[in-house]
Amino acid sequence: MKDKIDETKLINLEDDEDEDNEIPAHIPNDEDEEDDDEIEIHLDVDSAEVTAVKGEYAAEQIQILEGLEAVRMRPSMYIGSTSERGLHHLVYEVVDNSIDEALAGYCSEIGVTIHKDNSITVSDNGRGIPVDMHESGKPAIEVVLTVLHAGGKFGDGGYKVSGGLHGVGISVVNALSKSMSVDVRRDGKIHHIAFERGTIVEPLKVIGDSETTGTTVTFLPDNEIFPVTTFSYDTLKHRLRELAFLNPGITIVISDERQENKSETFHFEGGIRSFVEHLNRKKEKLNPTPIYFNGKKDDTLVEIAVQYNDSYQENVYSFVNNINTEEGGTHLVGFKAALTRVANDFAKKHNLLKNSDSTLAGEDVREGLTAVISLKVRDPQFEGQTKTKLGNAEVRNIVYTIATEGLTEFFEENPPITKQILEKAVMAARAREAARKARELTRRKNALEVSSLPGKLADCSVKEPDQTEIYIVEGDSAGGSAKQGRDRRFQAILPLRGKILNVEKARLDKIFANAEIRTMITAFGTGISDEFDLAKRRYDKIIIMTDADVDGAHIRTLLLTFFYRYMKPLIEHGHVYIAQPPLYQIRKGKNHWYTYSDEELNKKLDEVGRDGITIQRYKGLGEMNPEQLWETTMDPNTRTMLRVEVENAAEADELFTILMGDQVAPRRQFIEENALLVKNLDI
Ligand code: 0RA
Repeated sequence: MKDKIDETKLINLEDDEDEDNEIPAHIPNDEDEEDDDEIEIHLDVDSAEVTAVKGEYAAEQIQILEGLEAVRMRPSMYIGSTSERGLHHLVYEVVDNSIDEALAGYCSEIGVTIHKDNSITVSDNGRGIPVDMHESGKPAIEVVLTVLHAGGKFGDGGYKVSGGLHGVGISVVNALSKSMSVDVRRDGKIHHIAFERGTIVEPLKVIGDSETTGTTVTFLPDNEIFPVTTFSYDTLKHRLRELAFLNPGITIVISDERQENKSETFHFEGGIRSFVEHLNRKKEKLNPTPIYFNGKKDDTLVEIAVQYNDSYQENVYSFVNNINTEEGGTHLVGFKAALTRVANDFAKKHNLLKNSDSTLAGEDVREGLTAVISLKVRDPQFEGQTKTKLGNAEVRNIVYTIATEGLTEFFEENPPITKQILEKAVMAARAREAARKARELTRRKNALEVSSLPGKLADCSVKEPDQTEIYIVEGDSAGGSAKQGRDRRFQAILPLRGKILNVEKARLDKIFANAEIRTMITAFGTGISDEFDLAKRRYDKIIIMTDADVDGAHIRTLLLTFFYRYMKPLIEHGHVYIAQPPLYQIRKGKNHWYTYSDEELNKKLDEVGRDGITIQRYKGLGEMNPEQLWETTMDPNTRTMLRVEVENAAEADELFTILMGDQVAPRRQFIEENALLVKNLDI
């Protein structure tokens, strides 16, 4: 299919991480491999060490060049991908070195500046990268910047961030930068060194005096490597703020010279307490001050902050050595087990449970929970698909013990708040039980019916889920046009009547009772929540098609809220799309064109001239006949769609809380701040 997938961000919509399709900037030709007969280069990918196996001179020069050349040939192996995510990773890689310097106790301030040309400067007031002679006969700084993994060899152990997730070191950033220059303030002098694409162009020299110490790294990502070299302020800001929460006491300043006076400073003495307060800042809290405790066993440091809000969502974020362990792991298992255990003990002791709800399940106790768990682990084992799952077995019990103690102490000392928290959990348990009964009822009914698919669904004839798509269409009349206009072989249409339930304000039992939602669950075939199974999906693309007006935007948000809260993997795996119907039709003589924005309209008018034209502004899908709808919005060869992707769970949660939650003030503020974005909507 030839969809133009518009990667415009919706909810921090992020571009696809298509690692398999990564094309290295330089595909080596056979002729490029000089001396192939004489020296056999053995490249051990994991340690990224290059050893000359055969031949006389395993010149170090060759080792170094091969090292960085390997990075340029396969950048994804070192930084995950060369997408925007990989681009931003370059900044994190440099900042991590400064954070390590801070964790070692030598650095208190880090500055990150995006320059006009999208080069980046990271500056810190640490000790400065060592500039003395290394045993190789080169200055240590040159080795740090040109040898893979060299950085760690100079440092002094500790809980290094760099060396963590990708942790490949600053030399990788050097290899992938068109230019990089480093100034080190150390021993009363300013030392300067510069590179282009990893090759030294200005050897180390003293360029002045300095009374302070620190390192300033400036680099320009190589546009031969990265298809997009524009940095997102918000993306960088998010991670830098997170680092400031996780490392209390450090001051991190982010500045953007592309926008006038754009600069923010992050400094949180409260650490992860402040983090949890920040995550909950737009929600109604049950415990006004976060529960906080910490502990240490052997070389493992554990810190936990917990605050309940009145929503039905669970937001637990865990970090190990500052790395977001998105896939969880042993630390999370330990924390959850402790919370479930302590809550049940307290509930039993204070007779909060009736016979019918004999125990609280983990998910009941986590309803409305916001928590941040931050660990420092000496030798972390990262597993899982994205290497963000902590595997160290011993950590489970360490966290379990520390969390049990911390939570028990808080519960015993704060009975009124604890009772409030647990009453909410009891309600969640009852709703879960009611939902289970409702679900069983639907299942039994489905088994008895001849066809269990909803009557409103106009299904497609192809049955292979990889080739099919379903349009969720607002209203019966647009649904009618879509049914007539579609290619019925692979396109299914599901018209929705009116507005679906706001799942942000409802528990599972009510959600199961809602007809529109039940219809979608049956049509998609995947189930929801814990039972969600992507493999059972009946369609590859789920396409939301609503009018370009306020009601349409509202229905779209309700649908996205439902998908995000109950069918998240659909979004995570890129199966959810938003159709882009045109806003205007321009006619001139026998010709006609469609445009999808005011900007595009004006461009087209400039192109075809403004004489003798008629412009139709579409108010809704219903104004298009089936052929027009097909041509403009549904034909894979011509349509444009937005793929919905969530870059950041915390921000998506916040967005849905703002848009769909109880508090009016944040919603008004959001709409005011984003008024520009909705100017195309027909208000
Ligand atoms: C190696 C050893 C030492 C410091 C650093 C590297 C270092 C690297 C970076 C990168 C950005 N900022 C940095 N700050 C320090 C220790 C030096 C010593 O022992 O004095």
